[in-house]
Amino acid sequence: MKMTFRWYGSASDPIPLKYIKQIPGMTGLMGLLDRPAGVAWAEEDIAALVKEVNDAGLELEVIESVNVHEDIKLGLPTRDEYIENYNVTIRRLAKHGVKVIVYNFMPVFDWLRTDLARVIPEDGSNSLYFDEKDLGEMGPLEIVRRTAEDSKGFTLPGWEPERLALLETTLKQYEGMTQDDLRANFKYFLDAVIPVCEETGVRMACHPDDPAWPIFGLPRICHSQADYDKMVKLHDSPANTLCLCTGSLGSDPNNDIPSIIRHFGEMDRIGAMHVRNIKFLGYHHFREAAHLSCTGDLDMYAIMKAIHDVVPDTYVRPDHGRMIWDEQGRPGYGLYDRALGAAYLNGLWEAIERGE
Ligand SMILES: [Mn+2]
Repeated sequence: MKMTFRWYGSASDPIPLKYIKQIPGMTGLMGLLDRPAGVAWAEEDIAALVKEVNDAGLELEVIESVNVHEDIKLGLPTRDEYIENYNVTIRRLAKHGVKVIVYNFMPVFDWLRTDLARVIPEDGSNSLYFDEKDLGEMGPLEIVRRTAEDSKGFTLPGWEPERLALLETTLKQYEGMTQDDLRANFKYFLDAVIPVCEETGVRMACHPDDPAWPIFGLPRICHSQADYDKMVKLHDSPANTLCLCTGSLGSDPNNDIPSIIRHFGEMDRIGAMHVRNIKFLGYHHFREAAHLSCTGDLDMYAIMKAIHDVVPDTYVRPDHGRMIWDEQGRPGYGLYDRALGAAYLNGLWEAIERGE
């Protein structure tokens, strides 16, 4: 296992690389260049990022994320140009030592929460929270408007208020698209990029839908074992893998996370792991918990044991943490609770190894 940490780059991440390096057992990052979907990343920018990270004593073998342009998901004729750019980016990243690219194939929205700083009554810390009841009858446009008014903290990443008109158009383009239609567009993408990955030694790792069910009537195709069984067959290659996020898949209690890890790990289709805990509060209602098993509803020992048994060499990062000790920062991505998470997960790992 390689313990890694998500980092957004020195221009936008307040956490210095030096602090990340000081977390015991930390080997590297899941890092990125902040570029719009669809553009080819400049090689000199990639080289500069890798150098900056390496100079801090950390590796950059995982990129999270290289985003997939909406036209690719929509299957528009313009997709070929964006796919070509994606392949250019894969080749350049490979040249600079990148082994895994995390991405997702969610239409329009990335993750969605209804509160970004819900106070946890037991200890006064706060974390990301979702209650479908709070969405009520609201559609996505209404939620983006509310976000603009900063009234309730709804967050739809990537949809700033000034892009509202574009959002309306994009949502219309998805009208009538079925899961199978989206899957066909996914296959077209994979058929184009996976051969480049095979040639360059890179693995694509697809992150699950978060939360793990369809929202706003949009098709979503990556939130269960059955979904991913279809996904890995779309282009059958060891380079076509999952970024198995325990918190995203785990938001649906029907997903048995250790069993899903074993299933896809035994097929060698796990490229990277995000490990975090979830506290269920009701139907489609949860908050993110500290990593420790007893603070949430996922069995973190069973999760780490499954990783140990089937994908012992994979990349793991502590996913979202709570905000503790009055830290101010990007919701889910503070230093302190994620560092505690890494230490805990490393402790479980050591115990599992010693137990053998
Ligand atoms: Mn994740």
